[in-house]
Amino acid sequence: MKKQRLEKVIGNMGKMGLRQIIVSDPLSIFYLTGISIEPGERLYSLLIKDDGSAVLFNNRLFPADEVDGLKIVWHDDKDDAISGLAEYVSDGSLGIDKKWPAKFLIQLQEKHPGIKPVLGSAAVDNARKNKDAEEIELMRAASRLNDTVMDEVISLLEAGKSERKMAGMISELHVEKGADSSPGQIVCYGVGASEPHHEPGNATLKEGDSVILDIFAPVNHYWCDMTRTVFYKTVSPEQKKVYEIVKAANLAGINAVKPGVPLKDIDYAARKVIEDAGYGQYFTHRLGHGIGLDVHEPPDCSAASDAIAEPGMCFSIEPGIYLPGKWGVRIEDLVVVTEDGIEVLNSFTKDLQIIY
Ligand SMILES: [Mn+2]
Repeated sequence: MKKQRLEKVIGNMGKMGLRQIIVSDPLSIFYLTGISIEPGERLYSLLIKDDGSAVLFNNRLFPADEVDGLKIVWHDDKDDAISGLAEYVSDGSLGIDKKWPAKFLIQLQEKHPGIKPVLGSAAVDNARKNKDAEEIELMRAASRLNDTVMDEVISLLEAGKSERKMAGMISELHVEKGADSSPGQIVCYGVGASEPHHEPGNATLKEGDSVILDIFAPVNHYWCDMTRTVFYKTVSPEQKKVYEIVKAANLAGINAVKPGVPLKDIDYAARKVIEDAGYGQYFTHRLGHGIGLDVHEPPDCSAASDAIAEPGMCFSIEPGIYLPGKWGVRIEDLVVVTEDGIEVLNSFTKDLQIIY
């Protein structure tokens, strides 16, 4: 087991008044054990108790190496897997992972009526919010890879290549350079760029398009995520103005990050730049999201967030302006909160670029 991470989780359980939790998010199990399995519909759950014991319930279809401090209870498809788990849980409060299927929880309640299920994922989610040195190094490496891919992607933009074609090329580049996978890249041309989560389609580049490239992938399990907007052949005065506003908002967000600052204030620092420029109604989403083993995870960097920046937190700063029916601009970097400020994980240029 990853001992320090397990200790953090047990500390959090204590604060939540929990003596036992069931962890089922495969990413959280990986975080604690180093075992990476996608179990589909089969039972795959890690029972953690506050005495430090950890038992993994796993199907024989998914081999796993032995892990120090971890007991593995194997089952196969003909076994009543939940009965095995029911023997290990104790009466009283039992923290349940927010992603644990109801079919398991209901069976467990039938077999072990003495348990009192409560939502328990925060014990692990809160630990995962503050990345340790090993994780930050992996986040840096992932974003370095993404910087390289962005550079190549921009050079591949040309007339006749559809958004969908470009999205596929980004995925190929990611994997070629060492990403674990690269699903669903976001490429938007012109009017497509006026929708923050535009689905890449058959549109091809036209002179004067803004091009949003939002590229993301897990690398050694940790995600990178960066957005750049470039212009094809020409840039109008309004596009130039909006680009500089979004860039200033991105920098204002970055400059606001340091330990102790509420994340909602970071959102506001960036949002204010866009509001003051008169485009507030066109910045239609939160400033950013936490990232790590998952591409979107706590903490949320929005007006509704109650999180306070702490060393090791890692999130995106991604302001945008989307003009309905016209075009849009978004600029996104990943940042890590350090002991005395911030480290920006992306170094790819944010200077306005016109592609020919
Ligand atoms: Mn993002």
